[in-house]
Amino acid sequence: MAGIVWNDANLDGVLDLDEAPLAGAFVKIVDLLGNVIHQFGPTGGDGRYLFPDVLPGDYNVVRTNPAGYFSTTPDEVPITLLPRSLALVDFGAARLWRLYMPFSYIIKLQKAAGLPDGIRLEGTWLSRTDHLQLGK
Ligand SMILES: [Ca+2]
Repeated sequence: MAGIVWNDANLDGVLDLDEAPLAGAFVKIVDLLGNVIHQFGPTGGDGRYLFPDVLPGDYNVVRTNPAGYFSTTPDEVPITLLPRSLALVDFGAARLWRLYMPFSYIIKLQKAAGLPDGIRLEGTWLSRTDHLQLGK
């Protein structure tokens, strides 16, 4: 049971050739009753995790990102491990960012939108996750 946690810079959930491994993530294997069977972490500079001796059976592989990252692939992946087989599960994550829209820019938008001067909007933060949610 092995895999890699990587920095999914273009947020597409696919490990692309130009994307780097991600250090600082944790991965665990949980049985169907919710018991943690194995834990790995934090990942090193190669982003890889490895569970060399997991008994055959049904499990969930669960990942936790380092602080400041959000997931671009599911955090929990069900697997059925067969005897003498290797299961590979990779996890994508990307850095959270926030964009500050300053008050002066809000005023410009307000004028452009034809809102009266008496109404004042506050500067606001937009986060990458807001953007993703709006895009859905
Ligand atoms: Ca990608």
